[in-house]
Amino acid sequence: TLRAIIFDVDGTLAETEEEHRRAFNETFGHFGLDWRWDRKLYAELLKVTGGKERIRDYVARHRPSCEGRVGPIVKAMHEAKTERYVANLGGGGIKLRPGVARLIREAKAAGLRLAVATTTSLPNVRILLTETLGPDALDLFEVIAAGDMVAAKKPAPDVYLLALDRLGLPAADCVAIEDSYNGVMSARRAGIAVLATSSEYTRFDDLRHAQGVVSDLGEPDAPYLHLGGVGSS
Ligand code: XBP
Ligand code: MG
Repeated sequence: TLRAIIFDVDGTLAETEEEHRRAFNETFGHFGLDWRWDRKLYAELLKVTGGKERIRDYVARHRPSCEGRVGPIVKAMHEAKTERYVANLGGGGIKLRPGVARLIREAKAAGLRLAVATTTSLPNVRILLTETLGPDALDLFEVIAAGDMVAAKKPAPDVYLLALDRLGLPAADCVAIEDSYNGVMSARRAGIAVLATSSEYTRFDDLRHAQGVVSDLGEPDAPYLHLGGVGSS
């Protein structure tokens, strides 16, 4: 029986990767580095999930001479990146992808439990949910498994296994919503069925391990769909 939906965040709930890219670039500037991640490079860097892991991968492959100097400050750089991301999203303008608010509302109304399984940092999840679904949004999700709560990020299954553990449910009672190859693999390795919605940066990802692949979760969230419900963003 289906009892819970476990959502990925970046690319699935909202098109957030351009905001991540902006926050990374602003942070590099702040740290006096002349690095700039353009869209093409970022698409390639997204193969490594997690911001700290992504910075380390970039340095190793593109700036090997900086390794000694930058290695020790990656954590501090990434904390600054998270602060910027949260501040930027807090400025408004970010929207949920089509159908997301409606699915959340209707799943809740049907008695399903909701969870999040993401590689992004917890403050980033919080600001996205409250900016798009309102101040009570965090109460909608029973479990938020995020970022460094697990050692191995997607495509490893750890973050989904953590979500299952916190929900107290077997994989067979859950469905995951994902947008990327890494995300689909993570959920599948945890034994969870996946519905994939391809996103801006994952258009060319191999999503064939998902049980279903769709362009998005339904009609744009027209105002009439929200009367009396959550997600009037
Ligand atoms: C999202 C990510 C994250 C964000 C950055 O992948 O890879 O790393 O880009 O987040 P998924 P942090 O949607 O598969 O979870 O900088 O907070 O790590
Ligand atoms: Mg994603």
